[in-house]
Amino acid sequence: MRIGIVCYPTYGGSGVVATELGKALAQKGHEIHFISYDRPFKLDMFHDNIFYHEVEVLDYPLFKFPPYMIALASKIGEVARWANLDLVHVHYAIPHAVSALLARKLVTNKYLPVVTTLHGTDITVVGHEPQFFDITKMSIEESDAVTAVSNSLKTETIELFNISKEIEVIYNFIDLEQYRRLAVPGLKLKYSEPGEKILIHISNFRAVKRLKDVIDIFAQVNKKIPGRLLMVGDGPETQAAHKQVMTLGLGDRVHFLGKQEQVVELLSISDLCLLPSEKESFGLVALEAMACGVPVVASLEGGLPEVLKEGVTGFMLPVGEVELMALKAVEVLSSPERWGEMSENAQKHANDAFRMEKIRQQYEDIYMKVLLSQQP
Ligand code: GMT
Repeated sequence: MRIGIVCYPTYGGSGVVATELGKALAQKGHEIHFISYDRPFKLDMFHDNIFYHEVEVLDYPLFKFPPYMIALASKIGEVARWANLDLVHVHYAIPHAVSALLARKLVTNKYLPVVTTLHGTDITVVGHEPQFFDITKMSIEESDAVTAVSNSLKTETIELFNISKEIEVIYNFIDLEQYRRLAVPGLKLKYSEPGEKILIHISNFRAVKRLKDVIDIFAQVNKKIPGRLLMVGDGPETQAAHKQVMTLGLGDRVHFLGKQEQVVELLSISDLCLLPSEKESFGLVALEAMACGVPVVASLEGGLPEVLKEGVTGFMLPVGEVELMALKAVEVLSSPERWGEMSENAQKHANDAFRMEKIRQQYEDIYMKVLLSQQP
């Protein structure tokens, strides 16, 4: 198949999932055309069967706001015609689905099917804004197929938009050849003293990730079990997090590592992942951690209960329950047997439920269904 994939190229789960899906489909022989305003950051080397088309936005003095949505639609149309795309798969409804629906009108020699994958914030934050509500609803209803990354997001979308459109749940996935626990003893010694535990948090440091809770949980754990906290990422909450760490006197215990493209090594030296988010439609980081054998302490929210297994691969507690989260963290970190069991369970669960090959097939099935439904 010849598939156009539209995504955000920056750090963030939806871009990562879209890029990894494109790579996985290309491996299987599909021709993949990424369309975005920048090269997706995970598309860092040559891949056979993969093409990248950059959307350029005209910077004309009259345009106070460069018309990205229109430029994107125009590029999707151009690529669809030139590469004879069978379909376009957009990740994130706003504005990608709207642009793809517009592009459909630009392809006159055939019908261009649009598959839309909802990732969470496009629905729960952006689509819920009164000004975007109707257009998001329309983009869902007019897509030829819609997928959501968890049942929780599916339910929320149906309730929020009051739609009867069929939404298929396709979970995010992980490439287990890439994400596995590596032996990197030198790295562990760089960030910790022998015997100390390493806790890790990876995100885009937005308010929804509750960095304050991450640091408070760590502070409580550190009182019982000496450890270090690796803070991987950057975003609007970075400065507040720095301040909190200094106020708590944890400057030498918490390492802010900024944005990192590869997190496998960092996860491989970690003993526990903290993800106490306010909301998480899936929580890709929790899956990445599990694949690297890291148990997760997270909030009992959104799609996280569909990703983690309570008491088996980690623990989930209501949002904001910092003390209980710290207690669970101490429970697993203080017992090598329990930790070993959970680490093993986590890797097994990542493989059983979320391995790339399984999920890739589910997307291929959706594509096939959409294409077959176009035939007279
Ligand atoms: O979490 C973010 O802030 C980034 C956001 C995105 O759009 O990339 O992530 C969303 O999509 C990811 C991939 O499907 C999910 O793993 C995240 O849970 C989801 N974020 C939220 O729902 C807050």
